[in-house]
This record gives sequence, structure tokens and C-alpha cells, in this order.
Amino acid sequence: MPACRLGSESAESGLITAAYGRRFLVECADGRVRDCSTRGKRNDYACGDRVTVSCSGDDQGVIESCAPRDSLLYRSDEWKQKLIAANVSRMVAVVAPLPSFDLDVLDCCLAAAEHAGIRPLIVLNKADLPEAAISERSLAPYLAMGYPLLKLVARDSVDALRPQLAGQRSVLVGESGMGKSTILNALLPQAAAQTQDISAALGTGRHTTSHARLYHLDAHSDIIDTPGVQAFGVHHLGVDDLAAAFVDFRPHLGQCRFRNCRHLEEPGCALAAAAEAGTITPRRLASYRRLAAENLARQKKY
Ligand SMILES: Nc1nc2c(ncn2[C@@H]2O[C@H](COP(=O)(O)OP(=O)(O)O)[C@@H](O)[C@H]2O)c(=O)[nH]1
Ligand SMILES: [Mg+2]
Ligand SMILES: [Zn+2]
Repeated sequence: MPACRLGSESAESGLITAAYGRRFLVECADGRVRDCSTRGKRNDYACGDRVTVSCSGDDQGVIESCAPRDSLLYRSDEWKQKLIAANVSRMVAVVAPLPSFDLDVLDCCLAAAEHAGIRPLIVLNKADLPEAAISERSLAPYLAMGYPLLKLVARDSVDALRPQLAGQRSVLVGESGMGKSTILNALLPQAAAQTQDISAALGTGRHTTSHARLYHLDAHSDIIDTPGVQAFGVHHLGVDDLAAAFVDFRPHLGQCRFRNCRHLEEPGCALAAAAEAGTITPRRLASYRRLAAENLARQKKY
């Protein structure tokens, strides 16, 4: 979009590359990165949003509007929702044998991705460790569900990951210690430099570690790092959406005795039968039930 004049200010289209509370860094079409505030204390923008900014000079601006999103990833806990990343096409969920990872957290991340229409890739990092064989076995059900799994030794090379990111906007998620920073640093030797740019633009280095940031891998590929996010709370999903976000449940949905079955304790539940028969893993059903029970408890409270 060409720049047009708004009085003495100019309007620019741009991309949000960092989100810090109610401040956003916007990479504008004129090549400048502007530190932007919002109108009316709005904070419902996210890294990856395409926005229009009224610029005040080369460094500052105000976000005026946001283009419709292809996808939006957000997390929610009992109290609030938080936008994480917009217009993302791929989730890279990183797990590793040491420290041990939690399959329930992985289930949460995958459900959030499915609900947002984002294709997940599971990365088993630290494949050099002997314990990786056990981790791989525990991930076998996810392969059966159709999720791609990539084994990686990020400490040595991330070349196997690059083709998976080509042409995508990816978001990197995973528990602490799995190797996300190692992966990002290997993908982006210049990431440290980009971090410094952001610090310079904000006049501080303080905020640069705990918020979402978008990095360009090449002209067509970006990666969003979300250091503050270990898992995506899925309190925003009602039980129907939640069940549908468990891809292995899908063939069984609509087969329960009761039309409005929540797959908790109801008799004639097709998911309970499938878990019994081994068509789905009992652990996945338990994982779903834990999240569904949390959502229902929350609904009752409000
Ligand atoms: N053995 C092994 N260790 C790794 C590998 N990748 C990362 N690590 C180590 O795992 C630890 C955590 O990595 P880090 O990237 O900080 O994880 P993050 O918390 O997910 O960002 C560090 O000590 C890394 O050196 C790998 O491929 N193999
Ligand atoms: Mg890290
Ligand atoms: Zn059911």
C-alpha cells in the first residue's frame, strides 16, 4: 500500500514484529521500524498482525487499524485471554528427552494449534541423547494421528528443520529447557542483532526477553518466538471445540449415545469405548477430560 498523507502525518502499512503490552514495534512499508502505541488503550493486536499506522516521524506511530487475520493463536487461563501470534501457518512444538517433557502440555499446544487452523510440527530435539528412544516411543501415537515428527540435534545443526519452515510463518513453542533458544540462534545467527535493534528502538534491553517477537528467516518465511509461553491454556475452547481439536477423536465424534455428550462420565460415550478398544490412547482421553473439566468448572463460576 503506498504511503498517503494524513495532514502532517503519513500513514504506512506495516507488520507487527514485537508486542510489549500496549506497545508494538511495526516494520513499516517505508523500511522504518516504529515504536507504536494504540488508540483508546487497545491491546488486541499481536505479533504478525498487518496494520496501518499513522506515523509521527521516522520512529513513532499509532496503530489505526488491523487487516483481517488468517489465523490467530491465543492462550487463555482462568482469568484472561492473551493474543500470542497472528497470521501463523505452522506451529513448531519442541520436546526433548531431558529435562523430561509433559505430554499434557503438548496436547494443549496441539489443541490450540488445531483450533486456530495452524499446522503443527513436533520436533524431538536432543536426539543425540540415549533417552531419545523412550521419548520417541511416547510420541508414536502422535505419528499415528498424522502429526509430522522431526528428530533434531539442534546443538549440531538445524538444517533438517529449514525446509519445514520455508514459505511459512512459524511459531516456536515448548517447555523450558527443550532447546528453543538453541534452535532460534542456529536458525538466525543475526537474531542477536535483531534483538539489539528492538532494544534500541525501545530504548531499553529490559523487555526483550519475555514477549513475542517475529524474525525474518528469508523474504517468504518468518518465525515467531514466544519466550513467555510454555503452553497455551485452552480455556477459550468450549467442550465441543476442545473435542474437535483432538484430531484422533474426530472419527468418533457424533457416535455417542447422547447428542450432547461431553465425553466425561456419560454412558454410551464413543470416546470411552474407543479408549477401551485402544483406537485412541486412554492418556489422550484423560488429557481431554482434564481440560474439559476445567472449562466446565470455569463456566459454572461465571
Ligand atoms: N544434548 C543436547 N543438548 C542440547 C541440544 N539442543 C540444546 N541443548 C541444550 O539444552 C539446554 C537448553 O537449551 P535452550 O535452547 O536454552 O532451551 P529453551 O529453554 O527451550 O530455550 C542447553 O543447555 C542446550 O545446550 C541438543 O541437540 N542436544
Ligand atoms: Mg530459551
Ligand atoms: Zn462421548
